[in-house]
Amino acid sequence: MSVLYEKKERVAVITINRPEALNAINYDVLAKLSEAVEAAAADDEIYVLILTGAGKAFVAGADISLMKDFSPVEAKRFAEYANAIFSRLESLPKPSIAAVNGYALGGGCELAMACDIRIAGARAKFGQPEVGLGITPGFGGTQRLPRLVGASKAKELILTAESIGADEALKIGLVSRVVPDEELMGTAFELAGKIARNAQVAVRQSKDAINRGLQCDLATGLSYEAQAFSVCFSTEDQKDAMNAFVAKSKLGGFKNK
Ligand code: DAK
Repeated sequence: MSVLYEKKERVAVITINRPEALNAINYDVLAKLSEAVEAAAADDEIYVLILTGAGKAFVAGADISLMKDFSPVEAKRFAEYANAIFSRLESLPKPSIAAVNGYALGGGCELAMACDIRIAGARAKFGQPEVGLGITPGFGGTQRLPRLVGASKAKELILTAESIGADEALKIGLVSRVVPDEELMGTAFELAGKIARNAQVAVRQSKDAINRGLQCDLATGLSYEAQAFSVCFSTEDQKDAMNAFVAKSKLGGFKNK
């Protein structure tokens, strides 16, 4: 199986599993990734997704041996197929964490950027090497990278095709944490657990408001936030948590999804 899917309590772990090709993305990986994302989306028990790679890479890019003979039409079809899956992951109400365990190059960096949170093991490497292969980034790199790290740094990375290490990725805001490699999955689970223990309607509404707000002017973004805020007041979780606070009692946990 080119993509593995495991459930651990409230967390779905999706592992890109083509280690012999450093998890390079081909149609099979995309189809299985899509199935895994949809399985997590449809499963009420799952609150958070973790994406990682088998072996020494997260994902070393789109599969170059597949792409090398593409016609322009085939290239467009491939990019559109992947973009639809990455966008689905990005806009899924449930949050996703990329646990970047090694090379995240080209399509791999782009897959990590479609996740909500990126954490890296110390040996992780990030980059958009496409212009060195005669192409542009094709799975959202020209769009998501500047939104995450600013236009100047994104252009430096994309136009030089150079890759950076985990510490540099942390410095420019591409990842939010760097941890020793052996602590990567533990840290990802710890973060996922913290998210899963919170009120899920509020978590999902917050994610949606942030994502929408990043695409629009401040006034429109603030109106999305007000809408998200008001939705939370339709939940028992909001009533229970606030009543517990006022009563100085301890809340047993949240229930709304
Ligand atoms: N595709 C296919 N195979 C790959 C691969 C890739 N991206 N990356 C690695 N592999 C394969 C290698 O060919 C090798 O296979 P065998 O020779 O053993 O059969 C195996 O994985 C192990 O790789 P290496 O022997 O090279 O391992 P090293 O540790 O020596 O080097 C490396 C690791 C990551 C530095 C090196 O493998 C490397 O440079 N890989 C390519 C990285 C890269 O350039 N990635 C970006 C790919 S381009 C678009 C759609 C999509 C995209 C763009 C446009 N449109 C349709 C518009 C996206 C493009 C990309 O992602």
